[in-house]
Amino acid sequence: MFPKKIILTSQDINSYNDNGYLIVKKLFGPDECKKLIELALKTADLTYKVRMSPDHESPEIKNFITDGRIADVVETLHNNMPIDWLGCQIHFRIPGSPFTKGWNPHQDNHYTRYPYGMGVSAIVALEDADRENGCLYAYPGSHKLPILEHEPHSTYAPNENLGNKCEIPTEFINRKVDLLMNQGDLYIQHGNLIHGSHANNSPTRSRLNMGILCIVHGQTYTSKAQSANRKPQPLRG
Ligand SMILES: O=C(O)CCC(=O)C(=O)O
Repeated sequence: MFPKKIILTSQDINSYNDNGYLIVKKLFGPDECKKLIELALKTADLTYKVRMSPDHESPEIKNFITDGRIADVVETLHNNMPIDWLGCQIHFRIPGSPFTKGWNPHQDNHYTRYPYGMGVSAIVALEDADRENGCLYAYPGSHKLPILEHEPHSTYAPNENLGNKCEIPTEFINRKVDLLMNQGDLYIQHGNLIHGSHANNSPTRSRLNMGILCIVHGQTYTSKAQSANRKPQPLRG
């Protein structure tokens, strides 16, 4: 258990409700991120494609996820209801690998279909992320939309933009923002928020992050992503 409770301000909560995302700065320290990167790299394959459920192999990864910090934040954004996590995934974006392209714009909840507002993706920036090394981008306010149609695209196709893709509704096209992050930041994203990521165009810098899918305990979901082998477990370990 992490000793100190993470407190969000009312400004943080309002910003999350208005925009559909929140960045909590430096929730994890540099040594913790270094350790997580080491653990993540041990679970990667030679192509560095996205790694689903590395926690199944690494109890240490699971300990980082469930030590209470992420739970403090996600519970606060959901009226202190207990939260489960369904699994995690690691994006590597290593220069020179076949997986440096971006992710197509999408809503995470088109994959999982939990009830509106009952879940989030929590993404830990394991390294600094900016436009050059392929940061995420989002369309603030788009979390108020229903789930849109998504065109199927593979999650594992080398040298292509990855993942199912939605069209950006006209009123959101000019609202795109890049999500600049520092190592150790925690990014929380509403399941209906349209987002994606840029290609990593840096010749030298990777961009690792770890995403954790969280839902309010007891809510229904479906999982089309069989490879993720998702099953709910308490986020507060
Ligand atoms: O990290 C990335 O490049 C994409 C992550 C993403 O869009 C997601 O996990 O839903």
